[in-house]
Amino acid sequence: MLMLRENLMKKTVNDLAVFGGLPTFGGQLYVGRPNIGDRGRLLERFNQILDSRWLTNDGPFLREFEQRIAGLVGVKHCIAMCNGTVALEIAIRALGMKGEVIVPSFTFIATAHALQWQGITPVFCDIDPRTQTLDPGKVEQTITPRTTGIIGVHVWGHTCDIEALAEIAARHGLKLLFDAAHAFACSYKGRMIGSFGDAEVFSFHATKFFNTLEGGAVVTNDDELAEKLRLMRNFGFTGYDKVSYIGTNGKMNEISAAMGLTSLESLDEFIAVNRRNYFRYREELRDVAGAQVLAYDETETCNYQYIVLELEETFTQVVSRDELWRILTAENVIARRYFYPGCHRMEPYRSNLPGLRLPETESLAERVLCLPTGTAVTESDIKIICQLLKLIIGNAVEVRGLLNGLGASFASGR
Ligand code: T4K
Repeated sequence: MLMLRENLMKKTVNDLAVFGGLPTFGGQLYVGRPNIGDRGRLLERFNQILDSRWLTNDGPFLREFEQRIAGLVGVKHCIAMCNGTVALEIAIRALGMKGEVIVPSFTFIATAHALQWQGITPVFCDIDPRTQTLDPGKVEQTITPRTTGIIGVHVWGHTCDIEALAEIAARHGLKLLFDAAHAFACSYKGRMIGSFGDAEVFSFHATKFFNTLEGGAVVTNDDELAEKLRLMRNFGFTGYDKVSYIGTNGKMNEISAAMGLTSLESLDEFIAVNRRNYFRYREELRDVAGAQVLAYDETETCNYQYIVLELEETFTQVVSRDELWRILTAENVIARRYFYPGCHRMEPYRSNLPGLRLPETESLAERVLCLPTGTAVTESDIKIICQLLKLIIGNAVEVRGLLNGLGASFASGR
C-alpha cells in the first residue's frame, strides 16, 4: 500500500527530495505494475491444472487461450509462446528472414536482438517523429540487395503506417512482420492489430497491461506459416519420436495460459482504468508549457497502456530529461526512459555501427519519459505526480540553479 505523506506535498522547489526534502510518496510508483484479474477464478484454474497434471505442451487452457486471442483480434491462428522475444525469434525464422532486416532503433532491445541472435543483421531506420514509428520513406532508402524483411513496431500501441510499409514490402518482395508487443487490443483503421503483414507478435509480459506472467504470441492468417510456427515452438516434433523441422522450446505453460484467460475476463476493466488515467494526466498537464502527454487516436480502439510525456526542447535546454527523471525517482515516482538511448547506441550495435546517426530517434530518446499508470495507480496519485511535474517544469530555471548547487554529487548519479 502506498502511503502518501500529505504533509510533504511540495510547495516550492526547495521541498523536492533531491534538495533535501522527504520523498512525496512513501512507496515506489511504477510504470508497469502487473494488472491482476479475479484472484479466486485464477486460483480455481491453478487447482484444475494441478488436479489434471497437465502442466504444459498444448494443454487445454493453452488451446482455449489461443482460440480466445485469435477471436478477439480476428485472425485464423494464434500460436502462444513462452514470451514475446522467443515469439519474435520464431516468427523471424519461420518467415525465412535472413541477411538484413530493417527495424526501428526506437524500440525495446528485444526487437533487434531477436534478429542478431540468429545471425541476421538488424538495419536500423529512423522514425517519423509524429507517429514515433518507422518512417516509410526512410525504410525505402535503407533497402539493399541483402534485405529480406521489415519489422515495424507499433510503439506505445500507436500503429505504424501499415499501408505504406505493406506497399513497400510487396514492391520489393520483402517479408513484413509487426512487433505488436504494445498493441494488443488496439486497432488500425478500425481493424484490430494482429491481422496485418505476414504475422504480428504480442508480448504478454508481467509489465504489459494484459499479462500471462511471462508470455507472448504470434498471430497470422497464413495457414502454412501457422503450421511451421507450431512445429518450431515444440522442437519441430510432428508426432512422438518424429522431428520434421529445426525447432526450439517456445511453449507457453498452463499456468500462464490460465493467467491469460483470467486476465481476458478483466480486459475491459484494465483498459478502462488505463483510459481514466490517461485522461487524468492529459487534463492535469493540459496547460503546462514545455511538455505534453502523447495523444492516443480516439477514433481507434486503444489500450492506453503507456503514458508518454514528451518534453520540449524549451524545457530540456534548461533541465534535461535525465535530470527530471532523477528528480522524480527521488520522490519515488519511478518513471522510465524507454527507449533510451536507442538500440543503435547499445551493444553490440554501437560498436558495429560507430558512425550511424538517426536524428529523430536520438532526439526523441532524450526527451521522452513514461509515467506510472495501470490499476496500481490511483487518480489521486496522478494528481500528485502532475503537481510535482508542474512544480518542476514551471520553475525550470530555479531548479537549474539548485541543481548547479548540488554539483558533482548530482551529476555522478547519472
Ligand atoms: N518488443 C517490444 C517493443 C517490447 O516492448 C518488448 C518488451 C518485447 C518486444 C519483448 O517481449 P517480452 O519478451 O518481454 O515478452 C520491460 C519488460 O521486461 C518488457 O517486457 C517490455 N517490453 C519493456 C518495454 O519493459 P523493464 O526493464 O521495464 O521491466 P522490469 O521487469 O524491470 O519491470 C519494470 C518495473 O515493473 C519494475 O521496475 C518493477 C515493476 N514490476 C516488474 C515485474 C516484472 C512489478 O511490479 N512486478 C513484476 O512482476 O522491461
